[in-house]
Amino acid sequence: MLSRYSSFYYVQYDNKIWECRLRGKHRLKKIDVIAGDKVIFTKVNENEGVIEQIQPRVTELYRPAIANVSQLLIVVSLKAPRPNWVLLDRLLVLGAHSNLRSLIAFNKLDLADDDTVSLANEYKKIGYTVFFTSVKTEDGLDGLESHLNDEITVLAGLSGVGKSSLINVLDPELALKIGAVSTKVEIGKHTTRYVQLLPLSCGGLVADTPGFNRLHLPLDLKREELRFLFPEMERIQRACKFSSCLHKAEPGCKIKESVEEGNIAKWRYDNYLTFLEEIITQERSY
Ligand SMILES: Nc1nc2c(ncn2[C@@H]2O[C@H](COP(=O)(O)OP(=O)(O)OP(=O)(O)O)[C@@H](O)[C@H]2O)c(=O)[nH]1
Ligand SMILES: [Zn+2]
Repeated sequence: MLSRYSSFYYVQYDNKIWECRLRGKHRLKKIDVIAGDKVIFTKVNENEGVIEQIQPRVTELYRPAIANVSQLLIVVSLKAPRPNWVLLDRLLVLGAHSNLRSLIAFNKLDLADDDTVSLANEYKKIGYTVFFTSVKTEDGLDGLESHLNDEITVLAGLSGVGKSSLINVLDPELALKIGAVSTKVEIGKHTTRYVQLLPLSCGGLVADTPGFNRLHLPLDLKREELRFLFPEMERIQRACKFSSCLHKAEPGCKIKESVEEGNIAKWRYDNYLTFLEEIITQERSY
């Protein structure tokens, strides 16, 4: 199910988008079909159907509400706008906490300077899946596309970094396909905005939602968990003197040592400390 509008559900099947309603019993039970749900429907004619059943969800995100999401694609622009490393690290933490794989697309490579590219490369060294892309020169697009196949991907990133441009260049026909649904959808005058999954020609689905740009860390993220969400810390923190080490000012802290030796990027560590303080403040006020 790609998108919902009022009591219509748009389902992709057999290279087509079907306009479906819910079977009466689901409506009575108030079963919520959300974007990303796998459904079983009965054809009514060549364009319409009735949803009979919802398959169990493998994963479920709440805000935005999307089922079966497997990964987060964070788009960062290397220039205009410059990268916001704090936001990037925040989104990486958010993704990891939600059990999503994170991909990073450093976009606008055609405009980038070497210093910014080398900072961005740090994320590759840490072990994240990183792409350097340009919509202008089409650099890096094949690699990115091959990671979107058969996955449901949530897009995140500041306004103007090139999210729409990337999607459009990966699938130039998408605007047309989406246009077809949107025209139908605009017939109703409802204002509720549901998440929409965009079907790429490579077979992947992408969520065009601003919902994953939350600036606050999740309330259920505990201070002890944060250090496991920074892979470069997680790998070596067993060497800290205390197993409960939060890498702040404890004696015998391997992480602090690694930062001083230049083996862990200083800004990553600083962001870790900033987030840690935020979490501690949140814990106190709830
Ligand atoms: N030079 C260059 N410009 C790009 C590239 N990608 C996108 N742009 C430009 O950057 C601007 C913003 O791109 P969008 O795709 O609208 O950005 P967005 O992330 O979708 O922005 P919102 O819709 O506001 O969230 C546009 O003028 C694009 O043409 C790129 O790789 N290189
Ligand atoms: Zn430590």
